[in-house]
Amino acid sequence: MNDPKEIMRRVNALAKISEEADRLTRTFTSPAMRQANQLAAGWLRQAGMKVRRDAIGNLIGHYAGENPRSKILLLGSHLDTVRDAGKFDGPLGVVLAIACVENLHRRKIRLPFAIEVVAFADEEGVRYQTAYLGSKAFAGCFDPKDLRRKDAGGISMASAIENFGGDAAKIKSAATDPKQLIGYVEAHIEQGPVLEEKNLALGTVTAIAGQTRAKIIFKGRAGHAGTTPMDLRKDALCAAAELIMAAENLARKTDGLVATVGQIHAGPGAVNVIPGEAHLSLDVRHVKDSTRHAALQRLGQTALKIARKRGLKSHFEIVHEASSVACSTTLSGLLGKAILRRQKKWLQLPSGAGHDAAVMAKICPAAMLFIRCKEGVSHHPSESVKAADVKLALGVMNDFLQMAAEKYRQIHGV
Ligand code: HGY
Ligand code: MN
Ligand code: MN
Repeated sequence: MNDPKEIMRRVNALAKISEEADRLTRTFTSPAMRQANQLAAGWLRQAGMKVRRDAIGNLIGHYAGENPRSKILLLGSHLDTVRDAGKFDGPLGVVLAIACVENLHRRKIRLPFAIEVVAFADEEGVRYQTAYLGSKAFAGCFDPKDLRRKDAGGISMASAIENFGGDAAKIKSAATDPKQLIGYVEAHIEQGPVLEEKNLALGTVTAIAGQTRAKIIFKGRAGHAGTTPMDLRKDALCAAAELIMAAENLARKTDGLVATVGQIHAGPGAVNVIPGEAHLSLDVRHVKDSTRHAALQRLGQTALKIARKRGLKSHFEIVHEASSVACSTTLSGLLGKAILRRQKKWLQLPSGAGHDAAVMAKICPAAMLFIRCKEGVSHHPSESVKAADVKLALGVMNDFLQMAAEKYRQIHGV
């Protein structure tokens, strides 16, 4: 299947599967995720793969190698999305991986290694506020304590997994065997403006920035908006506003640091009541872990200072951490060679966005093929990719598989 139009058709078909009527949102173990898995499972089978779903809900297709005990090269990405998402972040990588195997299957080609296409169940961490649940389970670094996390509706992760048909008790044992793996390659939109600025369709990733997510609460005192003098207030939302600006200022003046408050909730939430409580999220990233940790330290102290100055209480909790990860130079080198066959320049660039590859790199060599996206926009419905770039990416991935097979034969004499 070399037709980018079919790839775009499949991405569009997945984009229609959402848990919200008027926008694309598909979260961990939701009915929409089940429907997306069913659709993708059909494509995996059509590509000659044996299909399974693991204990946490990852969808996996296995395309056997020349012999049953062949090692495995993993391809894939994630099928979950953020809220009001674009259609390419995640699904494009899954559909491209399936297309590569479909090409082998149609030409009855077997490689000296097996290929597994993995559609991860939760990269974004929207439902339980902690990312990479699917790849962590697959890689054997899932934290069972997370099973107790509750979503906005009070449903625990464990029961969400059971209701989805998974098996929370078996997550640990379902992890893949790292000794069986050759590596992991993920095709993904860049989610940034660099490839477009350089007028290039494709690039490879040098490193994936580390990220920390924190939950912050300010507790003051609700009160009458009309009768409480300004100097007697304990306004939790004003405290949150101070911290938000402090985070932005710190990121603006620290090279390479990004800080985002994506969620905020003020209570009790009436127009004429001073907010007594404010809950906010904080997402901080940097390619250097020490810089990110220093920024978190600084913002934790700032939150305390703001609370003390205003006579409030504050709570600052890290809810997700992922260290910065270097991609495999060997796998990236092969991808780069394949890129140079079809594109005059091979650009290597860091990823500010997190990816399942950051988790997979803990157990095997991992590399990423970046695909240009319009104006670098992502995590937004206007995310868009050119069909010509998808065609180029497919060609590069097909060539990469041939090169990887040749290299594997040379090294292992198979
Ligand atoms: O948030 C991220 O960086 C990724 O898109 N999950
Ligand atoms: Mn994303
Ligand atoms: Mn993604």
